[in-house]
Amino acid sequence: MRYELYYWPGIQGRGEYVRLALEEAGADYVDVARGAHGTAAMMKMMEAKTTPPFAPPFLKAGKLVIGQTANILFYLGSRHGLAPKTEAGRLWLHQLQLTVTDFVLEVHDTHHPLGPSLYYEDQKAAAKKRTDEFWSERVPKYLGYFERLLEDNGGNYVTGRRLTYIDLSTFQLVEGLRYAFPRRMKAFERKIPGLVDLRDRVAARPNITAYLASDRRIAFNEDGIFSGTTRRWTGKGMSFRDGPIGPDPESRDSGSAPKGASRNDSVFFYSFINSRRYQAS
Ligand SMILES: N[C@@H](CCC(=O)N[C@@H](CS)C(=O)NCC(=O)O)C(=O)O
Repeated sequence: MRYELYYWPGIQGRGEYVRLALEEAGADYVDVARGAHGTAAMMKMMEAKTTPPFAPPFLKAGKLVIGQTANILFYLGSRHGLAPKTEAGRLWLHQLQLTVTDFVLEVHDTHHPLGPSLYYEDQKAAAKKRTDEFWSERVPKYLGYFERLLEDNGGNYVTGRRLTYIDLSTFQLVEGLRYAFPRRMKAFERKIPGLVDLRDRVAARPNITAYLASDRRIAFNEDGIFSGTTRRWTGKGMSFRDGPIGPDPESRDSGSAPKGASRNDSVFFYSFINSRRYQAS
């Protein structure tokens, strides 16, 4: 069966946790929204009368349409040897992935603390404050938790004796934090040696190495969840200007559009977020 993955085409975002699992499993899949008319097809799926997903990512597996990243991984994990066989093991893994879901939202909130439908430009001060709190309190708590689980489990995998999707997800967390907060992450990494080692071992797995080198892996960019605080939203017309706002301790140096960034994607994404279609009147 060929899976259909639906996710915003220009960013890794939450879709990346699903892509990593599909790639590690060597599963046959198409990243629908990256193809011609793909975004329109994705929007259509969300308007279905039966089990419409609230937001991407979602996966079409035969007749099933599965939304919510953790739910998709729950489904894929047991079908592709990326989850334990026992119910207790699968629920534990699912619980851990839901904790990743919580953390990902907090990452997002470092640049949009007042809400995703407001411009970054209008929440810069709050974003700075939130980022400081994120690094002093939340990163140590979340990553410290996963580091401890890894250590208590013998150091090879977060849970069990074989790789599961949570190992892929922690790989992505380390990668994303390195991109979005290079200096803070560099300083922090000495506190999570186990996770850094796991990140390296995941990157060295043949299917993951091949994936990371392929054009299926979208480069991190400023439109994604791991976007640091260098965005520059202007006006009310959903326009987007690239470039660092500095002086911000985490701003990157480049003033040009990052590789992989797409103005249209971010416009589409924020139009969707602001859409009144799903709002109660
Ligand atoms: N809890 C969901 C969150 C899904 C989500 O927020 N998707 C974003 C893109 S990463 C989106 O398109 N959101 C639209 C919205 O919130 O209106 C998951 O983990 O999959």
